[in-house]
Amino acid sequence: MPYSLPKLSYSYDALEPHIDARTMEVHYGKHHQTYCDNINKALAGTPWAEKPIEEVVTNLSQIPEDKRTAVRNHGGGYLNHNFFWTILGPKSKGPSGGLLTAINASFGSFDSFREKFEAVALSQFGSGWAWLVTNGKWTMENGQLEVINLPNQDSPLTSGKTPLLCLDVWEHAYYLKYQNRRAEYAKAFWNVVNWEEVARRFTGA
Ligand code: MN3
Repeated sequence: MPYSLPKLSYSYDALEPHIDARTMEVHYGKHHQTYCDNINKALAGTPWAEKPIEEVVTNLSQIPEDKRTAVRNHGGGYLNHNFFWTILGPKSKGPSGGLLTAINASFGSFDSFREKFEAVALSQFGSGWAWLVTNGKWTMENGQLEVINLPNQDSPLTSGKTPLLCLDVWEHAYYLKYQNRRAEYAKAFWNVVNWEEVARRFTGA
């Protein structure tokens, strides 16, 4: 079964004014679709085509060498966007419960976490993503949430980290509305984070 785009649980204009409808339409309909088409092409006729994309990207080093770059770029692009759409949503309420406890324990406060996340989003030179990740199951005694950036379409899964939240900082994600103002886009992002979904991933980590 070739991969296909997951259905969005909200309309293109649901994240306005923070992420505009035209950007959503092009980002999902064109950019994401292209990653999807290209990973299908790259894996066609191989046993990997039958596996979940998470498993493929986690095991990048086992992919035949002539396909590895295509899988890293397009498989990563397909997977990262699948993930991104789920952690976005209208009417963001902020984190609570165990997730908020972990954020406070790891970063000092929610505000300090946001500052660090925005800083890694800004310091990613060129295209890439900002991520909130965990290394295995988080506990008060053992575990730290981390904010990192990764270039291009690299996935935290490839280096054994579990993604909880991400922000696409490729220019295609914000240029129509924000032009070169990535910092403004990164700040606006907090208005459209689906923290219930982040918490669900945190609990499952
Ligand atoms: Mn993108």
